[in-house]
Amino acid sequence: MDISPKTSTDISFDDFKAQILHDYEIAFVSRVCSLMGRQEVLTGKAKFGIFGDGKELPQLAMARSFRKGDFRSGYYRDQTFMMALGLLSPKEFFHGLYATTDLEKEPMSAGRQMGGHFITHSLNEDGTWKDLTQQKNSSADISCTAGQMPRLLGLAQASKIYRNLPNLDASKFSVKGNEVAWGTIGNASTSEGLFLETINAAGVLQVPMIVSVWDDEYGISVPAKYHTTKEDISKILSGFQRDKNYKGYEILKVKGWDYTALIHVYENASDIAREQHVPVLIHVTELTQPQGHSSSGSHERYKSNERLQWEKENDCNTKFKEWILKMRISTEEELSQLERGIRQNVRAAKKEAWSEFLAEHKTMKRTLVALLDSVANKSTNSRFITKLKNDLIAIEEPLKKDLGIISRNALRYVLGEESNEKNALINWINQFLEDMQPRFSSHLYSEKSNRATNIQEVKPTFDSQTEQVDGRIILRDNFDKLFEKYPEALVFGEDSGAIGDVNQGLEGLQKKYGKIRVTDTGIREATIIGQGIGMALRGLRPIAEIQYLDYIFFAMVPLTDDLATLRYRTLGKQKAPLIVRTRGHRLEGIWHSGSQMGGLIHLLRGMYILTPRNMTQAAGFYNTLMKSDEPALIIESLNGYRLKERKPSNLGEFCTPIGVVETLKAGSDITLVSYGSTIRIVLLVAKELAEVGIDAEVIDAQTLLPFDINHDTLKSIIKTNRLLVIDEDVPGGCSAYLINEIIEKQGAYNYLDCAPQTLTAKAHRPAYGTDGDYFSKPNAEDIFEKVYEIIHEANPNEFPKLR
Ligand SMILES: Cc1ncc(C[n+]2csc(CCOP(=O)(O)OP(=O)(O)O)c2C)c(N)n1
Ligand SMILES: [Mg+2]
Repeated sequence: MDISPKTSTDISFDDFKAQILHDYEIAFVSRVCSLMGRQEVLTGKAKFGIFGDGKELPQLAMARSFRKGDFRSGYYRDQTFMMALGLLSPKEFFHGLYATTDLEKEPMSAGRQMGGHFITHSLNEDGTWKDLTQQKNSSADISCTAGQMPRLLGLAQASKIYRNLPNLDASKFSVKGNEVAWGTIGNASTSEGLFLETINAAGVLQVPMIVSVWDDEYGISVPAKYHTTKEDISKILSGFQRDKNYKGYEILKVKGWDYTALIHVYENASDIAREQHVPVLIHVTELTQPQGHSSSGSHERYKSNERLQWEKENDCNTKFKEWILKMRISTEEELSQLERGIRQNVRAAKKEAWSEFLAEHKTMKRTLVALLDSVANKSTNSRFITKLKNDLIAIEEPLKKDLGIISRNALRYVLGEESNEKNALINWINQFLEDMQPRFSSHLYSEKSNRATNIQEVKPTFDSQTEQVDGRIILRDNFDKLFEKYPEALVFGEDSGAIGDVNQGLEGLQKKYGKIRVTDTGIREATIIGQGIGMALRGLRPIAEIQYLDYIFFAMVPLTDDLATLRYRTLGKQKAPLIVRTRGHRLEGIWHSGSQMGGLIHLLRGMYILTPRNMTQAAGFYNTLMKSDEPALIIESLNGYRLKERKPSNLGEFCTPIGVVETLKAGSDITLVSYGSTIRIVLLVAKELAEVGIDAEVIDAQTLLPFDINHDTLKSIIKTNRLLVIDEDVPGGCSAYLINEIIEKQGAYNYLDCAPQTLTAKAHRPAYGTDGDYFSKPNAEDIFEKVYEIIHEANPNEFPKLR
């Protein structure tokens, strides 16, 4: 049902009645799903349930004002909204609860996310964009409360960009920037910094964002007085209210059980945001939790009898029904009949989902029982295998895990035996694991042909009279080419606009490309990343700048929880090709010398992490990433902007390959692996080592995620038989990861003549000043002595002890 707000008052009584009853039907369907869903958890069919009961009515109102092209960025209470848009059926709801690993049946995440996490599909099978203006969109939820907020800002900002850059090809993403981004959040989660940061940023940016706060006065067991000053979020945010002198918010407050008021407020909010690009906050009060917070507890433990009684009386569905009867829109009998039918339908949907969930397992079980039977017949351990078979027969509703356990354990009883039956079982297990594992592990990165690691290298070319320029000039002129080539590219961050970033890698570009594409932001790292994620979800190619690597941790929730998991948690049905630009490694002191690569590579699986040694390599990475559509973090070398480099003639074109190491110096005695700023020191030391007769091979890792997909490091170790990894992360940080990659994944263990070693920074943050750097990070003497020591141990006669 697509009701335009401005016409909704002009309809006939019959249409009016039909709409109301349709809303009541959805509210009731949703409620019955919640009630039956909880039972499914209590009986053990589902592991956890968190439902939308008590929040139905405002979601119906929101759904009415939600148009094609709009985006939702919400949280786990929004099942009614999704049902009202026709994007979630009761059967799909139950498939979500059971974690069915089939996207056709469980379109929200094929069982990867708990129920209550909602998405729509933005991408076609071949990975290309669907026409998002022709569908109602939901960005993929995450469980972290308020984690949906930074992304919401970017989703809203995309409308503003499309409205103000009319020459962009927006055909699949926007119609003149008329789309609203709708956020939802629980009252308690408004205490999170991410909420408050987003609220401020959207007020500054004046974007079409409508945030609904579902206020049930609790956050699990904790009442409002612990969460919110004055226990009233709209009251304390009232300073954001716009007036005739200042831009700001429209702040609206409405009771969550008052159907007509809700419809009116949502229509009003939609018009304001859509037409004027003014953000709106809707504080929806007096909501309830009929079943408590989730399936993990009962609210009778922490709510008073008075409160429980109040919740009963003010249940929004009950009040809606009372209103329908009072207005004589329907009768008790008519509604009872409707409710009866709904209960039956939902029960049937639940049963069907459960039997579909089990069908595949049951088929596999039958095959496995037969296989075990035949293995038992041939085995001397027949008794044990038969027991396993009977255990399996006894599991009437088997999970994949049950099949995995029993089949794999059976093999232990036929150790040393040879039979065709045993081979058949082994084949079955191999096939089972091969088929099942991708259901849980696929789509961490793109599986399409333009995956970042598939983008072909294009080498930089140099004219005969190549200029030597500061590294930042190469970056700047390369960005210039990129902005020319990709009209959908934009860059933003602290000081990125007017001065062209703190190292002037964007110098002059705002003048050339305008304030929309090259722009300053407030100091708010989390929402800078959120802007990037949201805009990337709507077809733009944002480059979000984090001024220094050390401050990226303020943005860790949107990066690790949202961006890095996006493809994975949507099974490749959404993408956000955001490039995060920052600068790190050596400079000065605790907060401008960061190289916390170990932390980042572990937290950001799902992104690419690139550590170019100079600005030419960095520029090449930007060029590569723009040809692909995956998210990445590029860490430019803080101390490299003023170092001279040869300026390539094919700026904007050359591509540094991702996942490929580069051997910077060939050698035969030891393989030295490093990256970023440190590689320059390693190269210098390699020359000094040559003077004492040690021939080191130097490999620049340059892309940490992924590292060395061609296993070139192994080839080097086959030659040198020795390995030292040098970096400026803490001991056991990124160096340990690299050792793991080289020794275990590449199998270099077999070719080593001595233990693989690491040389890292000290465990503490780098102290300030030149001496602070010398005694905190690996210096040339440290590296020389470490390599010398390794060679000395192998050949003490030729290389006597140094000290
Ligand atoms: C960042 C984060 N902290 C804690 C949790 C655990 N948690 C899940 S829901 C919840 C309460 C949220 O309350 P509220 O925002 O009012 O939403 P409601 O469930 O009441 O609708 C908490 C603490 C979480 N999911 N994320
Ligand atoms: Mg709450």
